[in-house]
Amino acid sequence: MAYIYEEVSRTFSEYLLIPNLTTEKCTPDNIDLSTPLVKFKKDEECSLKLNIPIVSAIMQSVSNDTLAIALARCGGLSFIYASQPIESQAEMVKRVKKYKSGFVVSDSNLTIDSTLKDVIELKNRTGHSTIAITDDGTASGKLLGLVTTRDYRISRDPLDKKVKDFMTPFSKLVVGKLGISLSEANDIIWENKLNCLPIVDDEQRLHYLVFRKDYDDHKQNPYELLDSNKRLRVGAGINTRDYKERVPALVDAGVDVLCIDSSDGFSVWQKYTLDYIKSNYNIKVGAGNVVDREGFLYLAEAGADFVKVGIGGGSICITREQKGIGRGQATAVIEVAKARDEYFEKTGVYIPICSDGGIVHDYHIVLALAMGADFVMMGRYFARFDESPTKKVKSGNGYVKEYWGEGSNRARNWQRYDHGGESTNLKFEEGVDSYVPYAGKLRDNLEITLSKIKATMSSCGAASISELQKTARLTVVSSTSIIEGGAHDVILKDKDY
Ligand code: CPR
Repeated sequence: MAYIYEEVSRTFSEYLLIPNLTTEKCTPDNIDLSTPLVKFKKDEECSLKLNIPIVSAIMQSVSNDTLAIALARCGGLSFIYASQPIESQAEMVKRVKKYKSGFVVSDSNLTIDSTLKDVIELKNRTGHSTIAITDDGTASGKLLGLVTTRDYRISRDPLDKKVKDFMTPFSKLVVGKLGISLSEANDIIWENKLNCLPIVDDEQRLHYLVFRKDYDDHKQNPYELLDSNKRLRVGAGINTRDYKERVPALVDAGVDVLCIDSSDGFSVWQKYTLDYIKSNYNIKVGAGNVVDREGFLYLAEAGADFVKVGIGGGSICITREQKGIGRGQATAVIEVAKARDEYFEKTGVYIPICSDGGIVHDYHIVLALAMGADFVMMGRYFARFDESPTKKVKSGNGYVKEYWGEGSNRARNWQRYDHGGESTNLKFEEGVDSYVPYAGKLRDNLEITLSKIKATMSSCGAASISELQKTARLTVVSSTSIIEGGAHDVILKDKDY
């Protein structure tokens, strides 16, 4: 007879934390949000840690190089989406690894034969007013000049005026030599009263632009997640189909960590993928997703460096409706965390777990951590920001951004739903195409989220995530007490009646 779990499967909103004694040791300033990303042995240091317990989802509508840079600069990590050609995914990884804080690879480039019309169109598209003029119109061509808004007057100049007739030519530019430090670049910017300093090599090829404002920015990034060469860290998703070609390209591009991206990770395909990577490369690989003890132990034995937890809880996900598989996210995390702790007791190997999907409120992050997750993965949360790769669309008085699932017809990431066999074409969707409210810059939002996480941890008397996991006390809430938790029995002032 089939096994039936007696316990109901619960999700985050059914729990609350009960405060513990708050002391001087866990004031928000003293709280350490760092957490292990990959497995490590008892009494050894974890070789790859996050500075904040947050990673971004392996999704087309979330994790490209722009978002990866913004998140790593705040201490988290992105897994660049796998549902794209190998070369373009590797290119995105390279762009993150090449990024130096304050040194920007120009995304606005034209040639001397471009026109004022091209300049205006490019400026409208990117929002950037400094345009590099190179011999081939690329970000790494020979630098021939710069165009800024001070070089033209839209009201007077004809739209077909050639760039070569109004740009500031190379001979009149102050440039920095490739290899100078950010503080040296900044000195040149101040001495010459510049807004932008192009950095070129001996052949006059453009490498970076340094902007005055970015230098100030850099000072605000104490959590930046960097490798031993001071480059930002970045992860990448892979699938169980083309890993023999995809993994070498990503490793060559300098990726720090991989993650097998799958809706249901309790499969031999994940084991085959892990076996192959572990015997051919020296790179950390996470696996998943699972929702129970058996799934976790299978992937742990197969060599996973971390295990991702969650089926069907994602905001854009309809897996539970379509296939009838899944489990409430809270119950899944609690059970897998227990299995992780038992595995640690038995083997002395700690395998971090990631709670993936279904985070709706910031406090859900702390609940996931208290339930035993080492970090969380979020999609919807990040899709709302300027840095996500999707279109911002006007809606009513505000804006929304597009957000679609990997198993939607739009993303067509059928590898994520691999059930083996010849065909990778799914006949039905497991996710939807949607909008989420636009929320502005990643950093501004993340700062608020992190301050809420710290405030909750402080109330729970925990100065670190591992302490929270050991000492948190959680209670299940009734549906009536959920109503009590919001504003109730008052007339809100900003509502029309
Ligand atoms: P939210 O943070 O938006 O709730 O969930 C993001 C997570 O949803 C992803 O990290 C991924 O695990 C999952 N996901 C993405 N696309 C999906 C589709 Cl189409 N179906 C099921 N799950 C999906």
